[in-house]
Amino acid sequence: MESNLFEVLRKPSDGKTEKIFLRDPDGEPLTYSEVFKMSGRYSAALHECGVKEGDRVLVKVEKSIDALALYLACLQSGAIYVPSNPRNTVEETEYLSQDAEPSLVVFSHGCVQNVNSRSETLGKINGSLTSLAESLPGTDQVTQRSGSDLAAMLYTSGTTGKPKGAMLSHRGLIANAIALHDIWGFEPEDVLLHCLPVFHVHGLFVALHCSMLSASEVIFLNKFEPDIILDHLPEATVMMGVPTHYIRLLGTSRFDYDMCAHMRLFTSGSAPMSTLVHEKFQRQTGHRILERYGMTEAGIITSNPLKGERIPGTVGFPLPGVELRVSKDGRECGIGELGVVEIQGDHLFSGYWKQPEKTAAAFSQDGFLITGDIGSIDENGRLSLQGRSNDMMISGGENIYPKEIELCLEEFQSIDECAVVGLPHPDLGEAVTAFLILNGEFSEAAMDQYLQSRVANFKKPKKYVIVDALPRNAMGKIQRSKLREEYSSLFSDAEDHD
Ligand code: MLC
Ligand code: AMP
Repeated sequence: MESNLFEVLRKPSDGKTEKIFLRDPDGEPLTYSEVFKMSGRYSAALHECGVKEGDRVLVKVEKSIDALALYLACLQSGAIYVPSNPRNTVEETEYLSQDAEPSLVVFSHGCVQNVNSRSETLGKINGSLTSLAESLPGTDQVTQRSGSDLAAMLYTSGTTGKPKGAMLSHRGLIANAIALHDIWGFEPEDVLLHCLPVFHVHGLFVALHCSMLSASEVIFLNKFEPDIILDHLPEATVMMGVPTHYIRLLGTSRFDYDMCAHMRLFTSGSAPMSTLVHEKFQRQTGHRILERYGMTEAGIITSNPLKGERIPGTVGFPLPGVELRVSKDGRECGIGELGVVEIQGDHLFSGYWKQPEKTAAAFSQDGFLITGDIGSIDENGRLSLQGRSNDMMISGGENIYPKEIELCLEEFQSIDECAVVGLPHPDLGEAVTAFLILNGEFSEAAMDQYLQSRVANFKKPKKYVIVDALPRNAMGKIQRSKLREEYSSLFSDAEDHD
């Protein structure tokens, strides 16, 4: 098996090079060979910028075909691709660049932030890296990598608040890509509707690798916009989304049986999909969504079957090569018993960047990754998830940790104490909600202004609730679960989606 993921993705199959790869509604369709030529030119540009194999390239750009070519170029030249959410604030970007120590940071043209490393910009108009790439002849050469060399590093938040870089090897990404491509039956005739961000495992690896391995087409949409999705759905055969995407599509009258009749597959993941949404989906479209479960540190872990029963509320069976168990108090749980999901396999990450203690803490003594998800396995080996052992919130498929927001809020002048929890929300799954004990005047406008430069917009609380006291246990620890229970219907009557 090739060791550089790039070789696996480029591997020629019948007619692959001249097949259409990316269709961006605002531009000309690009064939596989055209995209690999772009990658070759970006690879040469990275070389000109002094990027060497093993160097990190931090990329904070809007979704675009050039961003995708830059990802491929990093693989091709043996650099480690480190994508960042383009919505990150200056402070958040500074942290990532200090931590990852990249030899190059790439921003969207016009969105440059101050960093210690060399920086360039991406963009067809005036992007410095793009102009450099376009001026170079490009290269076909692929830097040799061993399976354990790193291909990418994706930052995930943690209970302590600061994001950690999950190191992902070529071997791990190849193993997951091949397993998924096979179990989801990808064929050259498939057309994937791509509306996910490309700084996460879901949009970057899961979606794109499946298409590239099967030499199939991708309709590459800049963002999720229901009307635009529906305009392009008739040309697609597969769509991958988070539950919020499907909830929003189900809220439109166009998303119906006829519109979906030709579709081969809808997959959902990154956050739990409720049985109600599963059922509504089936009634309205005639399709049963295939729900799967994954995480940044492991790629996709389990999936409902392509052929066979897809059961709402379950996330299916372990992928080929994944060993999965549920444990409690140091022992493996029996059938149906709740415990923490633990996994092992080639697809796992190689640890957290520069954080040996946190890496060690993430694994059991016998080398299983402790996911933090609570679940149970039924008599057929099917996994169901029940929640998490920590306080992480998932809002619209984005993970947010209460601690990070609480630390920020506590520095705001009139706040004495606070607690942040995720409450059920009809559109986002969970909505960030802040409970505040005040010692003075509070205005949401002032708070919005204050948070502007501190945390990315999507992490901002959707509601503030002023309270006299926060529930605490005998040790004085805030009981977030009590707040979640007491205020569980805070958003259920919301008529709009904010
Ligand atoms: C945007 N906003 C959010 C939000 N996304 N608020 C809460 N949660 C979110 N996820 C806010 C913005 O800050 C902004 O606020 C307002 O909503 C409008 O912004 P927008 O950019 O127009 O939002 P929209 O396009 O509607 O985005 C919502 C979304 C998007 C659901 C389409 O978040 C999305 O694509 N999510 C997918 C995330 C994903 O791919 N996750 C995979 C993780 S990988 P304001 O205040 O400015 O109005 C993983 C492993 C696995 O978990 O298993 O896959
Ligand atoms: P991330 O750190 O962004 O990769 O998020 C990974 C987390 O998303 C997992 O640990 C789960 O908590 C959650 N997740 C992913 N897929 C599902 C799913 N289908 N159902 C429930 N939770 C999910």
